[in-house]
Amino acid sequence: MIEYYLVAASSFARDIDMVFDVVFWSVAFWFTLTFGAFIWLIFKFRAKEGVPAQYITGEEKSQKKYISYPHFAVLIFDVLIIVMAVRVWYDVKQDLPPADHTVRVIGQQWAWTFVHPGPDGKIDTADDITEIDELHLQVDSTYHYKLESTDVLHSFSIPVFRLKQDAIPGRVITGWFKPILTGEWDFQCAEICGIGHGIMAARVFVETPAEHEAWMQQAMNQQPGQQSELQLAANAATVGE
Ligand SMILES: [Cu+2]
Repeated sequence: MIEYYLVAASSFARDIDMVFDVVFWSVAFWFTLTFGAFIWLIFKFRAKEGVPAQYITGEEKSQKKYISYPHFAVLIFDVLIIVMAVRVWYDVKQDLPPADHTVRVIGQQWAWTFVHPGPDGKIDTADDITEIDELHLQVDSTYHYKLESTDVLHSFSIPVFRLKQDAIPGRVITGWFKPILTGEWDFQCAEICGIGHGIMAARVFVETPAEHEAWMQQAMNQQPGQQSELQLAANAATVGE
């Protein structure tokens, strides 16, 4: 149901939507049933001329079943929801499928820094591509993220991926996601993190391999760090001659 309003752009988005749907329809079913019965009883047994009110204690077995049977039925729904939620939680948060790529995500008051792997496919190397408030991903690739915060609690939340994870100062939190649709979407820090929290927005770009390659080439030419590295290499080569 949620996907009518918000595309499901990651591999686990539909599993999470399914849990939401089961919770929503279970609650909708019991809400309609109980309030339907409640309103029907109010009208059926409303005050009538010459009919005295009857006092029912609800203590007799024949009366108690109207409480205990629905109670057990609701418990069955609860167990169903818990089993589904734990399975999805395990797949999304406990399990860590092998990564095609890793990105480093750093929250600070009040911007996101994304460190992408360069052409060598690894982070923490000289060709890393660092972008502020722009996360560039390749479609159908499994990503690990290394989430950090330099100051206070932030929340890395990409609604189209159904991804949400707090960033905690002093910790590096590893998680995963796999974008399955190409497109561009906004996202926003989801933890009140100070006066500028409301402007701590970013944009995710999910690209085809060709588009991702083109972005990488363009970004490599723009990275100040990269240019000086290349310049240094060129200078070193010249000195060596
Ligand atoms: Cu924040």
